[in-house]
Amino acid sequence: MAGAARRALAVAAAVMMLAGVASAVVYEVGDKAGWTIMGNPNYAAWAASKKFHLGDTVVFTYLKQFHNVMAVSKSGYKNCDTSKPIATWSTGNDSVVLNTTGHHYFLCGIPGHCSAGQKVDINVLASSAAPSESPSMAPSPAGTEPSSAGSGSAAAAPSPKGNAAPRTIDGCSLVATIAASVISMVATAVLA
Ligand SMILES: [Cu+2]
Repeated sequence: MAGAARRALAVAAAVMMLAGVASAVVYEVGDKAGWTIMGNPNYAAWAASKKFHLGDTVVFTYLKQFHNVMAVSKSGYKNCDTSKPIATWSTGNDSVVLNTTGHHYFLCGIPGHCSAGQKVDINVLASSAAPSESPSMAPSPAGTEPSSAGSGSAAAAPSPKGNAAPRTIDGCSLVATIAASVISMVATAVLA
């Protein structure tokens, strides 16, 4: 009884810690292919296979004599317009922290590379959507953040009650009372 409860509480605490703290992820753009036109990596498919959240980082890895990275506007992305970059990186190993939600458009500024497919649209979701299973593909307007994760409040009340049924019989009631106090002690220990 207490063991299972303890395990459940520990798991719940771990999940909350993961959701709240350890959410930042580093993504290698193009995975093993990196940032290139060799082999025509499909950056749209790559981006679609990920869920980017606020605070995550994308890393562009490439040979700097052949490529670079430009952050551009939506129309710049669409038209492969390299004339007005918002920012440019050219070290060959560039980390970009995604610190705003919505679309982040990147392309390679070397002539011909963007139109050859070296461009990526990274759509950043709010960090609160981090927990693994979020079934919505969310085609909704940017900025709407599912604030379902009531971080903190759930942890404060592990509710050791709920066993109302055994009340009628004294022995069971006593067991329930003991179980409740054990669970609350465990909860305190786990959450401390
Ligand atoms: Cu390039």
